[in-house]
Amino acid sequence: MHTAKRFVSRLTRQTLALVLAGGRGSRLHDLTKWRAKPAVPFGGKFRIIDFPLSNCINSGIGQVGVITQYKSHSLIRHIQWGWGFLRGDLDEFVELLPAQQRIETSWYEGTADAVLQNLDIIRSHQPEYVLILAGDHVYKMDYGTMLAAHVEQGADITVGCIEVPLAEASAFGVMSVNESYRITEFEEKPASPKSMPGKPGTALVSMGIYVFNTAVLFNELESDHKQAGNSSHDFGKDIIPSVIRRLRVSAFPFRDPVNNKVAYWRDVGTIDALWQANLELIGISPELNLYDSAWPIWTYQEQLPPAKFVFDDDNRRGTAVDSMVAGGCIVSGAHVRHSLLFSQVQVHSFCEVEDAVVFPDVDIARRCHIRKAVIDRGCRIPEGTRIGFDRAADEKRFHVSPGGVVLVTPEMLGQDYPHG
Ligand code: ADQ
Ligand code: ADP
Repeated sequence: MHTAKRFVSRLTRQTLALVLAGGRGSRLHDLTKWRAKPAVPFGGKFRIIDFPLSNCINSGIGQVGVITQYKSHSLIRHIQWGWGFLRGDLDEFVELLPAQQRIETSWYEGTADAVLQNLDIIRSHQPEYVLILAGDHVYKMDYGTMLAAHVEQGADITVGCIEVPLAEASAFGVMSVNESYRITEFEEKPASPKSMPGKPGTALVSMGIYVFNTAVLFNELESDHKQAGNSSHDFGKDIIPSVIRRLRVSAFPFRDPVNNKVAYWRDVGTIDALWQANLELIGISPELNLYDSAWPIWTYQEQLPPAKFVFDDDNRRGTAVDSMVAGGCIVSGAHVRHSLLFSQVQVHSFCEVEDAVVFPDVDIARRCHIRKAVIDRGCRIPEGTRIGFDRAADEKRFHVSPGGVVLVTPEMLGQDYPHG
């Protein structure tokens, strides 16, 4: 078994990854009214799901299924347009697995049920290991190291884990481990989570990603299925807590391979978290480096002309400073500061835009003042609109997050979506 690390590529080749991309993500408010959380735009040109999918490809895992369910139209389109570049003839693919009522007459129930309903497809690929991933986290991780640890420990199941502040831990599955990182206790979203021994104020939580030996996965899913009404058919709630005494379940601590600190991993599950994680990318040396050619993030993007910054008719400069600006944008006679403009955003004269995350295909007409906002795709902001200066006024028209970020969608402006 000690040779596993030297042959990680053998392990990744024998692995089928399943990305769970069907959750509602309701804390993202109206951003997930029409799209699944994994399809939410992130980082100027990506969608959240591009991160786990890129991690698979960069880790050498070429067999990937994406399990979709809720509001999957824009997710499916993104995967079809952007992720068809693998070589089917070399047995590499990113395959969509929508809820098709194949085994049950219901849609997917919990996450375990979503996998169960695809057992015949998993079986047909004959993987040695199944890597179950969440489609809604932003991070860069080499899954090969997790697979190698799984094999070296002789584990049946390995759960990816990370340290978080205790105050945040009740949103996660919280675990205790022994000295060899075998999981001894696991509680899903406990009301009063426990600190790690010797690390007060810090808890060890599940990232919601799992390596299963395939035979173990089949056994556990089938016996969970028989529980019928006694189980919610969820990995975190039902499967993992029920197996830790019976099977060898290891924890794999996700650490940054460069500095060996706790790695960057974000659940951008709220408007505040999404806004902040996007704006963090603008910094001089952000924790998440999108310019790292050793770990490229793949995506779908249409061919667009370069971003341009122009003087308007009155000779006012169009500028963007301390910002990231994607292709196809035009900033004319407007000032953009500390903001992230996705593709095909137009900002017209006399506008001031600050601390804003602006999704694709947005038009900001003249004399708008916008700060601390997330502007959804397709918005046409009418001339002279002020956003982010008067909370009470914003709350009447838009959604204002607990952290004071204003979310603006086409619907809130009384407009149609671009594809609707
Ligand atoms: P949660 O974050 O609550 O906890 P959950 O809502 O179960 O996770 O979603 C996990 C993933 O599965 C997400 O990517 C979601 O989109 C997807 N998903 C949810 N229901 C689905 C369905 N019916 N069909 C297809 N996909 C579905 C989990 C674990 C915790 C862990 C956190 C880490 O249960 O133990 O701490 O993830 O974020
Ligand atoms: P994304 O920006 O994630 O690509 P879209 O704007 O394409 O998402 O919306 C996702 C899906 O929801 C599309 O099929 C779109 O037509 C549909 N949709 C969006 N808004 C509405 C709406 N107000 N009414 C009906 N369908 C909508």
